[in-house]
Amino acid sequence: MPPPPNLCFPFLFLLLTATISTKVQALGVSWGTTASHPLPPRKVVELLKSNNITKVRLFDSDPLVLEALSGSNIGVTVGIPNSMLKTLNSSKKAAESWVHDNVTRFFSTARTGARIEYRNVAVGDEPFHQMYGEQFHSVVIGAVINVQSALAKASLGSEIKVVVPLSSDSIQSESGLPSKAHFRPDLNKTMLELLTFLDKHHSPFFVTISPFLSFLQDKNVSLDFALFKETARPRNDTHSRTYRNSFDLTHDNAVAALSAAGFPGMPIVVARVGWPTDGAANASSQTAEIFMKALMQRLHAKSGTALRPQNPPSEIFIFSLFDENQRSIASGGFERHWGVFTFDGQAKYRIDFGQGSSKDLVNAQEVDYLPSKWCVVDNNKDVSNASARVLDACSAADCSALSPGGSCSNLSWPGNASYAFNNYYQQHDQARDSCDFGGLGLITTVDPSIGSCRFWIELDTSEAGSHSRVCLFWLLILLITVLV
Ligand SMILES: *[C@@H]1O[C@H](CO)[C@@H](O)[C@H](O)[C@H]1NC(C)=O
Ligand SMILES: *[C@@H]1O[C@H](CO)[C@@H](O)[C@H](O)[C@H]1NC(C)=O
Ligand SMILES: *[C@@H]1O[C@H](CO)[C@@H](O)[C@H](O)[C@H]1NC(C)=O
Ligand SMILES: *[C@@H]1O[C@H](CO)[C@@H](O)[C@H](O)[C@H]1NC(C)=O
Ligand SMILES: *[C@@H]1O[C@H](CO)[C@@H](O)[C@H](O)[C@H]1NC(C)=O
Ligand SMILES: *[C@@H]1O[C@H](CO)[C@@H](O)[C@H](O)[C@H]1NC(C)=O
Ligand SMILES: *[C@@H]1O[C@H](CO)[C@@H](O)[C@H](O)[C@H]1NC(C)=O
Ligand SMILES: *[C@@H]1O[C@H](CO)[C@@H](O)[C@H](O)[C@H]1NC(C)=O
Ligand SMILES: *[C@@H]1O[C@H](CO)[C@@H](O)[C@H](O)[C@H]1NC(C)=O
Ligand SMILES: CC(=O)N[C@H]1CO[C@H](CO)[C@@H](O)[C@@H]1O
Repeated sequence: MPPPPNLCFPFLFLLLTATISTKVQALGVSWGTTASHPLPPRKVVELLKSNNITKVRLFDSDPLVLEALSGSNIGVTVGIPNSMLKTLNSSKKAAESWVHDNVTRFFSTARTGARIEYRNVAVGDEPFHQMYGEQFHSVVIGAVINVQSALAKASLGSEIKVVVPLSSDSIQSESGLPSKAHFRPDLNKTMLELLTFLDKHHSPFFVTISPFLSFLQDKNVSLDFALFKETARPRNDTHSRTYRNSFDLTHDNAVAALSAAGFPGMPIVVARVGWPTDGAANASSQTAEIFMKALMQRLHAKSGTALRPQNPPSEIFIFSLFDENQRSIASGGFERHWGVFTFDGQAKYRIDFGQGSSKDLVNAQEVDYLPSKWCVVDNNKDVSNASARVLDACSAADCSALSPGGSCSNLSWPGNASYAFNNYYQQHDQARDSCDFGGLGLITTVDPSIGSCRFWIELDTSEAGSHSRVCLFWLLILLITVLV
């Protein structure tokens, strides 16, 4: 049996105390790790604590992340990726080992005070999103039931809720008005089963509310309407109900769909809400700050909506903590720029997480960067043929800032080629041969950043790398001992 990885990371358990803010109990933040060079988990937990963030939502169950959260008093919603749903649907045993490995194990350390405060297990992430087709329709319920039984078997069934975060496209309204909203017809039967399950176990309904995506996709949603601007033209629904912003409208679409399905009182958790800062027009720190400020004001004021004036969403998870340079950009370059913080843990704007709107967020401390070196196009070479090289670089690196409306979209040739070269070079830990590009690349110590277009230097993740190599070494020794 491999040793529990915590043997390799005793220093992660140093974080035993935490301040619990009573100001904004309903607020959480999503912590995704789809990045080439993520910040070390213990730095992230320090960041969460110094900003009084008391709840996180994870999209998977990385052991290093879970260990860093042990003993932090931060409430955790742990995620099961869509790719595991089929297995968990077919096998009760698989569900039991998932719960054992990812949940029970971190509960059993309760005596040391280093346990994890689990709140929810999120089964799948937006599995009914239209971009996935129907592949998950028939496996979500089975996976949910098996995970719930496994939790019950581990005597955690009442403590930890099983939830399914749904995309906003699970709900439709042809007229664009909540009064006529309903679940997408192809989900009709599936939703009924899921809602019956959630209701039985007193679990909330997790759903994405994305005014930014509504603004992009729906001609009827203006930027002002998405940004909670007083000046936005309101939308009238029946019964003289009026909507002044996209958030309330989408929220009430969910309320109406739940009512139509026979679950009018089911609590709603906003599983995902945010505003990106790059990679598209109107995705900027300034707009994100306007959006977040208005959202936080509503949250602090406990404002309800037309259909639920007295009960606003019981929880809201801000999406996201950091920019993630390996998220899918199928819907646009902005997908990699949802962070309240940049990839290296520096706040992009002000947001009131409960510390008061006059105070700045606390940035990540003692961040390790690679040396101050960049890779650019060598101007002494004939660059007329470099396009193919740029395409190659961008297929592996993150060129989302070059997207129309992005922070580097104004760079002309070959400045934008340099951006692509540098990003590739940084993602490859500044390895000399990753700045070759058929002899067109040049390593420089002069920062090529121009205006708001930043040429990033990546994080130095070699320390974490060497720790896991030490881990692997001991694991090998152990395996050999067992086998011989
Ligand atoms: C899901 O699980 C059910 C019950 O075990 C089974 O009948 C069904 O075939 C499974 N579906 C898939 C797609 O594996
Ligand atoms: C947009 O608004 C028009 C007029 O109010 C309405 O007829 C149409 O259905 C709306 N479209 C959407 C997608 O909401
Ligand atoms: C909504 O209703 C108000 C009064 O009830 C009216 O003044 C306004 O023009 C209506 N807005 C739209 C977009 O129909
Ligand atoms: C299922 O679809 C029918 C007709 O489209 C609708 O009347 C019913 O409310 C839907 N049920 C749910 C659970 O959405
Ligand atoms: C939104 O983007 C459009 C198109 O780039 C631009 O004209 C407009 O000024 C932007 N508005 C804000 C508030 O950023
Ligand atoms: C965190 O909360 C504590 C106690 O409520 C407060 O004193 C402190 O200023 C807060 N810190 C931040 C960064 O919000
Ligand atoms: C550009 O590419 C073409 C076709 O691959 C090649 O024949 C030509 O020599 C290249 N020119 C330069 C300057 O590299
Ligand atoms: C790009 O240039 C135009 C015109 O100079 C300017 O209006 C716009 O703000 C610039 N966009 C960015 C992202 O810098
Ligand atoms: C770089 O800028 C040129 C125009 O100056 C444009 O034609 C080209 O598509 C841009 N390339 C990338 C990768 O953004
Ligand atoms: C943190 C951790 O142990 N994660 C585990 C969650 O469960 C799956 C399936 O059993 C494992 O593969 C993970 O390693």
